[in-house]
Amino acid sequence: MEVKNPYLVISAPDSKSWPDSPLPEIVMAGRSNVGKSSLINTITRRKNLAYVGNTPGKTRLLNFFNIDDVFMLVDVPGYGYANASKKMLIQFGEMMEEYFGQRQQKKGLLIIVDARHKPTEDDLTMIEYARYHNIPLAVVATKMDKLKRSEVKKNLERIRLTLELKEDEALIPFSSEKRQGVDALWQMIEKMLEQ
Ligand SMILES: Nc1nc2c(ncn2[C@@H]2O[C@H](COP(=O)(O)OP(=O)(O)OP(=O)(O)O)[C@@H](O)[C@H]2O)c(=O)[nH]1
Ligand SMILES: [Mg+2]
Repeated sequence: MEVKNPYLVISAPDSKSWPDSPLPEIVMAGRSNVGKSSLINTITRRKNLAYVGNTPGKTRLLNFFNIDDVFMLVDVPGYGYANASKKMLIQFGEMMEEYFGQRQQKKGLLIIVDARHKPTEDDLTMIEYARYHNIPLAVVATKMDKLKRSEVKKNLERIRLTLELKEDEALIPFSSEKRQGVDALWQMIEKMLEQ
């Protein structure tokens, strides 16, 4: 898919500022620094649509990106970074509960993981939110370019096992660096939007 006019609608600090728009939404979540913002820039072919930074987890906002008035990509701030306070963790949990519980526009959840690492409890928790609310989900393993060839199969299998992915839950190998997996990811997004 060629994206023509993507833009950030709002970085919303709370549910009152979520956009008043009927567009379907695809939510993207993953640990801090995993490469979510890079992925957004990669699939939209923009350099600076989403902020790629080195201050992990600084923002506690849901970023709503309008993609050609077709759908919204919702970037969830990175979770699970080292010095998150307990209060922030609770706020994060409440924000996600509120989003998944109330937001009718939600159509799918993309969990972004780092292909090099074993997914964490936080990733599993995210997946459980989605399963509980019956939201279609897919996992994207990014930074594939950092794997040795001998690690590819092994690491993807470890991600599947750790996250207890079912047969019909896709795992998409991806790299922003190499633009790997872009088409597969668009196909997944289109499938989620059709439902
Ligand atoms: N080699 C490689 N590096 C990547 C890839 N994707 C992202 N990075 C790098 O990983 C770092 C973090 O990327 P971001 O896109 O800012 O990560 P994020 O998940 O948005 O981080 P938060 O917003 O803090 O949660 C940056 O230095 C990126 O350049 C990839 O596919 N391959
Ligand atoms: Mg980011």
